[in-house]
Amino acid sequence: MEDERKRLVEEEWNSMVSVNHQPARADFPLNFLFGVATSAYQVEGAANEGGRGPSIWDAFTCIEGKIIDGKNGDVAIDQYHRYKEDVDLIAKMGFSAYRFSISWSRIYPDGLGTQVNNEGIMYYNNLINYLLEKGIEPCVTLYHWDLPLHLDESIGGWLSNSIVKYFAIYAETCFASFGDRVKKWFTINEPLQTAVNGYFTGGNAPGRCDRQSAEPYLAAHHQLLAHAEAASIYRTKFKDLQGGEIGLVLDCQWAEALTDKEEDITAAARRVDFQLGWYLDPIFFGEYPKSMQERLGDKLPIFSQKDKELLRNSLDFVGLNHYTTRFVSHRTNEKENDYFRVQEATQIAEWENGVIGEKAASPWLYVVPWGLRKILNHIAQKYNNPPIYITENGMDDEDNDASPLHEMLDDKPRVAYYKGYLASVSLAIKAGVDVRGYFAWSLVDNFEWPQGYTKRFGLIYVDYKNGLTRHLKSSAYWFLKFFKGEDENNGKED
Ligand code: PNW
Repeated sequence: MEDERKRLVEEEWNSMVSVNHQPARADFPLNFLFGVATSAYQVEGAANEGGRGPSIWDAFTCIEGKIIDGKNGDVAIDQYHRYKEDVDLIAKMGFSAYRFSISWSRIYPDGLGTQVNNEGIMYYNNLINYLLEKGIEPCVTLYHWDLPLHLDESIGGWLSNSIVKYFAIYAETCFASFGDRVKKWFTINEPLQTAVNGYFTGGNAPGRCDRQSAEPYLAAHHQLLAHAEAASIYRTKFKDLQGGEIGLVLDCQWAEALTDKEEDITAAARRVDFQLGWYLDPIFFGEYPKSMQERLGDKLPIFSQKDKELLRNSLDFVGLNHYTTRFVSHRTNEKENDYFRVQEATQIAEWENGVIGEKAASPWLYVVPWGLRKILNHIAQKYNNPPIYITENGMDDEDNDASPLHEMLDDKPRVAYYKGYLASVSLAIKAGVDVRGYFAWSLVDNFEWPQGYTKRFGLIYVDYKNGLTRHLKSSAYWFLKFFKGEDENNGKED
């Protein structure tokens, strides 16, 4: 069954992308934004400098067994001190935007919003100003998983409704301090990962894992409200003057029905509901997806009339982080009422003698370029074609001490990944999907959360053993040529 479905989707895909066609800059609109992305905890380091307060990841990485290599983001790749070097590299590769995140606890060390840390403001001012000096647009994520630790300890983090108020104060400070120069704001990165891995599997900070509780749904609910409150503040107090736009960043794996059976088609749709609909339905339609309501009952919080009004159309664009795809079939025989089982959807990436796509280093990441086109089409169809920025897309390889540097730098699979996924984006655009930009994840190898430094997602290699020196990989050079409109095969390869 899996082989048959794979044959069909790949046949369809191959009929769309001619075998020798390389995606070219000219396949995208002139004003299409190409950028690279990172997040504060993964790259900044300087954890105890500049007046920064601790975040939940500082605490989480101290817990034995949580991070594969036992490491943390204390130093990371030291972007805090080397931001100029990194910005120069972004410029060298030819990207025109940088999506980075602000560390909440650098701005408000205890998260409470009473005393702003001016050193933190100064750091981001320097970064933003240097980006602009180099012609690179700063695109800012306000929250990329690094909650001020004090907020977790004092109010229970995302489980408490008062987080909305604290997030709003922090967001307003950022708009007021940086909004004269920052025109693209992403409120919250991947509330799904925080809800599921922060409050259900326990794989991410704050590591809560009571599998029967309603915590993931509460954490999701408060992230939605925090997003909406921040967006409302931006629109009422800043947007007219500053002229920027604001959105939310959601991650979603595409779910392709394993067969044409109605029950598999519904199961695949449900799987997308439980990732993307969970957040977009309340914003576009005022309530959680029916499939979630039916299965979760009173575990799902209720929106008041006021919440609904706040949420409605609370974004100027959808930010999409997309990496991979699964086949999905219906499954009924599970009793346990948890986030995964309640979905009644079996996810399939590998089967006897088969796999949905080449495997990257992270166990969840299979290379499936055709999935991106499908999820973009899905968003356009279901939500009335909103503007979309692809805010993350990329693949990783295993850190491998044994390989010589030149081998680690020649990342052919990553080049193939970007070619395939960019072809998918360009097909979606041609079909009328309103995609406005694309950010590669990531600018540099960095702290990959529970995987520590064992996985490398960067276009730029970081030599952790030799003073954190940076080296452009083949994929970085591929992008450089892509932006210049050069044919990479000229006098090279094959
Ligand atoms: C994202 N999935 O997380 C995060 O935003 C980044 O900080 C992270 O480094 C990057 O992806 C790579 O992991 C995701 O299972 C984790 O589909 C898992 C998934 C998607 C995104």
